[in-house]
Amino acid sequence: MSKELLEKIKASIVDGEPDLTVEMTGQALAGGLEPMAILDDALLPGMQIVGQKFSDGEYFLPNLIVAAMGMKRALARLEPELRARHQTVKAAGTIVIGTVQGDIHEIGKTLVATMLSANGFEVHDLGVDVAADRFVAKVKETGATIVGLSALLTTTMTVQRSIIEALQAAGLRDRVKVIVGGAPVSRQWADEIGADGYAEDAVGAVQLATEMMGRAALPRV
Ligand code: B12
Repeated sequence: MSKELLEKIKASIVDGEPDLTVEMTGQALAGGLEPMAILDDALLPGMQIVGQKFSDGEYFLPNLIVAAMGMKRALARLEPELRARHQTVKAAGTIVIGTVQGDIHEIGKTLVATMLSANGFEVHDLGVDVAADRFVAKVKETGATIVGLSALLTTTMTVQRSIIEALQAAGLRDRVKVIVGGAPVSRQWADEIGADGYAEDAVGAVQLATEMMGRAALPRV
């Protein structure tokens, strides 16, 4: 039954039916399904199929936008549930995260942010299309020790480098670890621009941030 519901949620992402995605996500939670299972076994695989169809030329931008809308709304529904599972955990560290200037892809970044806060980090999510000076100001304001930079376009990856330079210029580089990610980003790129770490997905990002804060990883929710 629960497997069937997860399949339906996945199909609703692929078919671009955001209202149905949100409704069934609510049903799954009410039925006792773990938020992480809804994410891993329904929403993410659905989004992967959408991405593949887009790459294959079968889907176009409107399909992506609708699928992304469903994903985003379902994530918002899951977030408090993920958080609730770690209510008692002391903040593991403070992180400022955002998608870099010129780039409006937000799903992966939001997922990383959600997973980090679900794992006990205090997360300040600056959103998308974020200029270097906003990262600098937020680090100063919050005393964050980790900065997460997301970029989904080959043209905006270079902005990650500019933000690292801006942190350096502001005298903050020694105080923060910079982690980078996004589909076109690689470990090699992270090394090239002088980032402190790279992770290919949200689970890896939590692992990385946890290691950087020098504490054992929390069990997955
Ligand atoms: C959905 C989508 C969109 C949606 C975004 C909606 C939204 N609100 O986010 C819309 C339709 C708006 C869109 C627009 C565009 N898109 Co688009 N989009 C995608 C798509 C299909 C999926 C991205 C996604 O959400 N994936 C799901 C998430 C969960 O994965 P993720 O983002 O990779 O994130 C994970 C990891 O990368 C990592 N991660 C991400 N961030 C971070 C940060 C840190 C710190 C760490 C550690 C890890 C980490 O963890 C995440 C979770 O596991 C991709 C295809 C693809 N295969 O990636 C194209 C894609 C990224 N888009 C592409 C393009 C070209 C565009 C447009 C330029 C199209 C256009 N002509 O207008 C515009 C860009 C506008 C802009 N200025 O940003 C290209 C990029 C090509 C390139 N190499 O540069 C892709 C690859 C599609 C393609 N095959 O051509 N897009």
